Amino acid sequence: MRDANPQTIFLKDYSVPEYLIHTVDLTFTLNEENTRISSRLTVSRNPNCKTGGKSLTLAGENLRLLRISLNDGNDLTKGHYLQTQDSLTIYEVPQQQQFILTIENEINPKANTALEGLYLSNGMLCTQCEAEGFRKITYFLDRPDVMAKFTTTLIGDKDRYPVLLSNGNKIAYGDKPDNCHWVTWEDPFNKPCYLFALVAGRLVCIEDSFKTMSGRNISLQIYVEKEDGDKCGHAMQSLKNAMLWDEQKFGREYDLDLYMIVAVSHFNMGAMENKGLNIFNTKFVLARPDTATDADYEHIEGVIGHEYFHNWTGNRITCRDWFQLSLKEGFTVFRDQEFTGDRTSKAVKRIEDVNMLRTRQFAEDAGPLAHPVRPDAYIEINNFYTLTVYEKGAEIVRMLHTMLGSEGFRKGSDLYFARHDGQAVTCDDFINAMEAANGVDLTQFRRWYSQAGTPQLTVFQNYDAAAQTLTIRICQHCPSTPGQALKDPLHIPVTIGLIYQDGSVAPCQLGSAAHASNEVILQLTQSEQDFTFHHLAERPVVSILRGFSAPVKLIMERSLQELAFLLSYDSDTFNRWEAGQQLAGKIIAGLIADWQNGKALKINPIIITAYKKVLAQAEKDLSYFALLLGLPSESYLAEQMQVIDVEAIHEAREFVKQTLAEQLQAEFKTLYLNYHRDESGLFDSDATGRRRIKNIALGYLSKLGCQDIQQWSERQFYTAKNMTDQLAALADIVNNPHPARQQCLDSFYRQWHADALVIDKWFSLQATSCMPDTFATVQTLMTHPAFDIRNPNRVRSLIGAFSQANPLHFHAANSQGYKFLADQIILLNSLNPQVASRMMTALTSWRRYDSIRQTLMKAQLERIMTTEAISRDVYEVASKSLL
Ligand code: 7ML
Ligand code: ZN
Repeated sequence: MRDANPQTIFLKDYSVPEYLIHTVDLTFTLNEENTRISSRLTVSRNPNCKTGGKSLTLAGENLRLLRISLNDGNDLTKGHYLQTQDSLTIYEVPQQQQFILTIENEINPKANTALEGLYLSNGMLCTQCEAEGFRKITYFLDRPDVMAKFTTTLIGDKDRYPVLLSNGNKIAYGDKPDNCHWVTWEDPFNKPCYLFALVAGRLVCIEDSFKTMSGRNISLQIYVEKEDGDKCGHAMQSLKNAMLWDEQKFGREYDLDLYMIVAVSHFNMGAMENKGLNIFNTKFVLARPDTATDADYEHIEGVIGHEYFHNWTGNRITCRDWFQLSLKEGFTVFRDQEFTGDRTSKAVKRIEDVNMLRTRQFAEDAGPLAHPVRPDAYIEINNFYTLTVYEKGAEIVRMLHTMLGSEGFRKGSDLYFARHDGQAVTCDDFINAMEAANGVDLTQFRRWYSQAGTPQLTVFQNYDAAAQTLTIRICQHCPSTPGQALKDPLHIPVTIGLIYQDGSVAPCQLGSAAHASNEVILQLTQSEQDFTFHHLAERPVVSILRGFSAPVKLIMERSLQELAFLLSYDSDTFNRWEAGQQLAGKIIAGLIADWQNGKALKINPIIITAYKKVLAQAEKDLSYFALLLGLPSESYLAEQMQVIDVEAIHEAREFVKQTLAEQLQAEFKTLYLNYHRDESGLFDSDATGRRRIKNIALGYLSKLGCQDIQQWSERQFYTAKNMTDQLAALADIVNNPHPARQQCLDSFYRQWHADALVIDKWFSLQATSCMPDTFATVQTLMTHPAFDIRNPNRVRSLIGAFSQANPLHFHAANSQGYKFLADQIILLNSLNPQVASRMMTALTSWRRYDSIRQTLMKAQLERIMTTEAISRDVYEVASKSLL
C-alpha cells in the first residue's frame, strides 16, 4: 500500500491556513528526466488564524530537495527542517513580518506515468495541477484558499522546447548558452496553485483575436502538434462564441490580453481551466469533418465553453476547499449546458443531459459511492470529480434558475461576482448571494448540497367533476445512502402543465382566486403535499416535471394510451420525448419479463402506431425528431430494473427495434433516402439534423439483415466524406452480421492509422459490439500495436468502452469480463491511479445484479483490494464499494 493507513479528510475539520503566500517566483530548468525548480515565495502568517506554532509545513510529494533558505540567508541545515514522503516542515519561520522562503528541488517528468504534476506527452512537457498536482512539482501550501501572484521563468533547449508557455503575459525572454532560451511569464491575478500551468515543446500556433464588450482586443492562440494545425478551426470559433455568450448572458468579460489553449494527447480528464493557459485533451480540440463526428463537434464547443466559463466561475472566484468543488463545477456545467443549448437545440441538449444524469448519476446516487454534491469526507479528492458533483451540481443551479427566473438568477449571479471577486468561497456563499439578490428564503433548498440520493416523487391525481377541480398529491421520499440513513424533505420545484383531451392547453389555476397560466411551478417542500387546480371543465391530462425541473425519479400510474397522447400533444419538448421513452420502456419491460419466463416475444401494436404517428408528424427540428424515434438505452432500462438482467434487456430491446424496422420499413427507407446526402460534413444544425435522422433510420433498417440495406451501409461507409456518416455506417456493420464486417474494419484502420482520435473510435466500436465474438476481439486488441496502456484515451476507448458500454458482454456469466477488468485495474494502479480508479465504475454496481454475478464481481473487487502498493484512489473506491 502506498499509504499504509489512508487518511480520511473531513469537511468539519476545515480551518483557515496558518500562513499565506503572496508572491511566487518560479524558475524551471526543463529536462525530460531531470527538471530543476527554484521557487521563491513571500510568506506571512495569516492574520485570521489564531492557532499554530512557529513551524511551517508545506505539501510536496516525492520531490528531490536540493536546498532551502530563509530571507536569502544561508541554506538551512538538516536540523532545521523535516522532510517526509509528502511534506516539508521548517521548524521555525519568522512570525512578525513577511519573509522570503527559497526552495530548490528536482523532479523526473519522464517517469511520471500518473499524468499529475509535470509530465511528458509525446515529447512535450506539460502540467496538470488540479486538484493536488502542484505538490508533485514543488513544496507549497497546496490548497485553494491560498492565493498568490505567480511569475514563472522557463529555461529550455531551443530545439526540443521552442515554445515555452505559462500563465498570464509574456514579460521577458532571451537566449542562454548551450542552445538554450528562456521566457518569463507573469500572471497579474491572484490564484491558487491548482491553476498553475506550464507547457514546453515543439508546437504550432493558430492565432485569432476577439474584441471584448469594452473594446479590448484579446489575442487567442491554440497550440497543437504540427500535423494537427488543420484541425483547430472549430475550437477557435467555439472559443469566440463562448466569449461573446458569456458577455451577453452573464455580463462577464475576459480579463487578460492573451488566451491560450494547448492540446495534449495524454490527459487524464477532459480539459483544465489554468488561468490564461487552458490545457486540453486533444479529443476536445481537434476536429475536421472527415475525422470528427457531429457529436464530437458539439462536445468540443461545450468543453471549450466550459473551460472558458471557469475564468469567472472557478478562477476569479474559486473554492475555499475541495469539498466546495461543485461551487465551480456545478455552476460551470450549468453555464456550458446553457451555452450549448443556445448554440444548437435547447430541446435536444436538455434531453441529452437528462439522459446522462438518469443513467449514470442516478446509478452513482443509488450505489455504494453515493455522496452529497458537497461531500463530507474523502480519502482521495480525485475520486470526487463525479457525476454527482458535476451533473447533479448543475441541476441544483438549474433549479435555482427555474425558481428565480432568468432575471432573478442573473441578479443573483451579478451579486455573487460582485461580492466574491478574488476570493475562495463556499457553496453557501453562492446560495447566500442568490437569496440576498432575490429576497427569498433558500434555507430548505440548501439541503440539496448536503443530502445524497435521488428523491422519488410519487404522484396521485384526483379529478372532481362537480367542483371542476383537479388535486395533485405529491409524496417525496429519498432512499438512504451510505452514512445517511434518514433524509429530510427537500425543496423541489415541479413544473406542471395541463392538457385537455383535444390537445388544447388547460388553464393552471392554483387556488380559486389565482390567475390562470399555461404552466406553473409547484413548490414542493413537505413529504406529502396537495395542490388543487380550479376551473377545469373536464379531466385534463397532466404533464408533470416539465423540462425535468428537478433531478428526481417520478412514479406515476400512466396508461399506454395516456403516454401515446402526450407523445403527440405535449407542448413541452422534454415531456413529449419522455412520454415516448416511457411508452417504449413499459413495452420493453413487459417483453423482458416474457423473455425471462421463456415466453415467445410479441409486440404490442400500440408502440407501432405511436412511432408511426411520430414519423407522420415529421418534426422540423431533425435532431429532436431523431430523439423521438430512439429507444431507451440498455443502461436506462437497466436502471429501471430491480435485478439487472443484461441478456433479457438486450434481447427485448433488439426485438422491439427489429419489429419497428420490419413494420415501418417503408417510412424508414423514405427518411433515409430523403435525408441522405453525399456531403462534406459542414457542422450546422440543418446538416447535423439530416445526418442524425437518416442514420437513425439506417440503424433500424440494418436490423432487417437484407442485402439492399447492407449495401446502403457499405456504400455510405466507403463514400462518406464526413466521420459522422462513416462511423454510423460502420457501427451498423459491426453490430450486425454484415458480410463485409472485417473488410470494413480493416479498411477503416488503414485509412486512419495515423490519427489517434479516430483510432480510439475504431477500438471503441469493436469493444462495444453486441456480436458474439466481442470478448475475444477485445483480448486481441489489447495486444494490438496501437494499444497503449499509458494513454488514457486509449484505455478508455478499449477497456472503458468494453466495461462501461457493453453490458451484454462485460457481464458474461462466466466472469471473463470481470477478471479481465480487474487484471487491467491492477496493472493501471501502479501506472496511473486516477485512470485505474475510473475503470472501477463497472464493478462497483455489483449489488444490482443476480446473486451469482454479485459473487463473481465481489471476488474481483476483493482481489483488487489485495493489490500490492494499492493507490489511495483505487483503495477508496474498492473498499467503499465492498462495505
Ligand atoms: C466537465 C473536467 C475534469 C474532470 C474539467 C477536470 C474541469 C477538472 C477541470 C465538463 C466538461 C469538460 C470537462 C469536465 C471535467 C471531470 C470532468 N477543472 O474543467 O472541470
Ligand atoms: Zn470544470
